[in-house]
Order: sequence, then structure tokens, then C-alpha cells
Amino acid sequence: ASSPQVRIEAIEAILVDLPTIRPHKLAMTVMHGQTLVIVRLHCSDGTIGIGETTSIGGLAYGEQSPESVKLAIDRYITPLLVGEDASAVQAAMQRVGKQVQGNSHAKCAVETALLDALGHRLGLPVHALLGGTAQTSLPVLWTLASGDAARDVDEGLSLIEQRRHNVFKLKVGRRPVAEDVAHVAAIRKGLGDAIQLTIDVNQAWNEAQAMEGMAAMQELGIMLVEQPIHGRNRRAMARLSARFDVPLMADEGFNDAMDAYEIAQLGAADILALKTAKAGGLAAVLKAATVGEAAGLGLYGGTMLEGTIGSIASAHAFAAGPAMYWGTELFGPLLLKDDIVQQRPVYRDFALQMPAGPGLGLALDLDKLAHYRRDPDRVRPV
Ligand code: MUC
Ligand code: MG
Repeated sequence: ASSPQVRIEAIEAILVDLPTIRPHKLAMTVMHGQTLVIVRLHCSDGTIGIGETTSIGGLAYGEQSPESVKLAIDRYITPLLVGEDASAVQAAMQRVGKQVQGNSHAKCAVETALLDALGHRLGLPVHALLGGTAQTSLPVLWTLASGDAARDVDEGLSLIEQRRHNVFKLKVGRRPVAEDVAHVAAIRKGLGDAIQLTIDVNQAWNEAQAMEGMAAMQELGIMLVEQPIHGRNRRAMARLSARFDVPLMADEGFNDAMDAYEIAQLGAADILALKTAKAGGLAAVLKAATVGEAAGLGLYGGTMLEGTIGSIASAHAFAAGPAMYWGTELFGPLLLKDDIVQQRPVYRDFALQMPAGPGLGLALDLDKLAHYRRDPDRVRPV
């Protein structure tokens, strides 16, 4: 019998190196650029889906690097998917899930490309494939992370003036606690009490430092404290959550629905930083959100500092899921000096505006892709 199905024909994973607009200082690394893993998924009907994933500072944030993502896709995921039904996204991802443990970033980029291709085939945006949405924009904060308080205040004031952001995340944990507290206090003073601030420690404190730091941040009126201590130390996270009124948000200590379940059982956090790359895709991040919501946890739309494709993919998922009471941080494209899509995303009135159109609503700029890709010999002609 003949099969009318549209099949997956080929999957390309392309490393793209882009410069950042300024150094981005986190507790564990300083970023001067970002590497995007861009996926182009070719289907037998001629549609090409696009997807993206990133890491932060190579292997500084987590266990998956851009290079390991590319290897997982090229060597393990692609052979499982070539010839499969391109429209049966869940079936394809279940097939991958059986044979490939972990590697959530690679799965995320491939699932995104499958959804983008399906959206183009059906003439529907990705959020509609995920159940549809009422939200056409998502509030987005900005991270002030130059390391210099005066420069951060200037940057913040100018962004408030432009109505681009009015909530800011500060990166701490590189310096002694008292110095970080002084840094945060200086920025609070410079931006004014009406502006909400969060801090992200990226796991840098031990429990004693976290007790000192969280007490001081609570005193300063900080909105939430993100991952103050190692993410695997859930008992300590639970002790800190119980001790302080300032909400504790799990980031490195939370990836997927199973983590949400355990965090809820232990009381290890008040808020979950949802990231498509950590969860293993758009469907998986919504599953984690649903578990968190059912358990009474707060939800926040996080980023792995993806470029436009990855950030917009996250936006489609977040807009289709439960309300993000704590907002989102989908500002990744704004940290990059240049882009590889034809239209850069629109940030207006402190929010990311959802693009219109089928799939992700994006198109690659093939000249820019050729310019920034690491292995220019392997471009597949369109
Ligand atoms: C992180 O740990 O949250 C997200 C925003 C930002 O500035 O850094 C990332 C990573
Ligand atoms: Mg974080």
C-alpha cells in the first residue's frame, strides 16, 4: 500500500557563533558571545522546519554543550527519525525518548523544528498546535550583568525610558556576599523602589552564605531569589524556602515534570524557572508547568539565552500554557549583536510581541546563517 504521509528526509544541526552586545557576567562564567545550535528539518513535501537550542558558557551552566547537542542530533537522533512521519510529532519524540536518554537540549531543538514544519504544513502557528492561546504578548525582564553598578543603573534607566523593560534580574555570586548586597542596594537606589528586581545566584552560595544573602535581599525588597544554592541540594533549598518570605525560584535544580513533582513534595522552591531546553521541548515544558501549577508552585518563563528562534519557540509554549505570574525573561535576542532570522522579534511596552504567521512565524536569513555558521561547507541548498 502506498503511504501518503509526509516523511522526515534530513536533519541538519548547524553551530552558529554570534557576538553579544556586552560581556554578560554570571557567577560561573563571563559570556562574550553565544553559540546557537540551529536545526533545519527537511520534509518530503518540501517544508523545512527550524529549531534552536543553546547552552550558557559552553559547559558552565549545565552538562550539555552546543557541540554535544550537534553530536547527539547527527549521530543518534537523526537516524531514528529519517523516514518517519513528519506530522506525528509526539510519536517521533517518543521514538527518540526510548533510544536517547537525557540530551534535553537536542530533543528540544528537534521537536521545535518538527512543530515549525507542521505549522507551515497546516497554516497554523505553533501555539495553536499546542492548544492555542489568548496571550499575544509576554512580559519580559532584562538582566543587568555588566558587573558594574553605575553602568547597570544607566542601562536600566534607559530601558525603562524606552518602555522595553521595567523588571530587572541581577546576577550575583561572583563576589563575597556583603559586596553583592552592596551592589544590589546601589542598583535598587539608582533605579528607585518602584522598579522590581530579582537576583540569580546560579548556585554559588553555600547554606550559610545563602542565609546571610537571602536575609539581606529580603530586607532590600527583592522580588525573588533564584537558585541560591546548588540545585541538587533540594533539602537545603527546602530549608531556605521555609525560612524566608522572599520566594525562592528553582532554576538549575529544576528541569522537567518529574523534578516539579519532587520539588513540590519537598517544598524545595516557591517558583519554577521553566525552560524548554531543560525540559526537553515545548510539550515537555508545558507538562512541567502543569505539574507545578497543580502543586501550587509559581511559574516563570526562563531562558537559556537562546537567540530569536529558541526564544520565540519558548514564547509559543509559554503563551499556550498556564499563566506566568512571575513573568518571563525571553530577552535572549536582545543580548546578541546580530541575528540569523529575517525579522528580529518585537519588544514593546515591556513585553515580547508574538509574531504572526504559520509555524514559529520566523524565516532564516540564509546569508547571515552562512556568515556566522562554524562549518560553512555543509549548507544544504534550498
Ligand atoms: C540563568 O541562570 O537564569 C537567564 C537569564 C540570564 O541573564 O542568564 C540566564 C541563565
Ligand atoms: Mg538562573
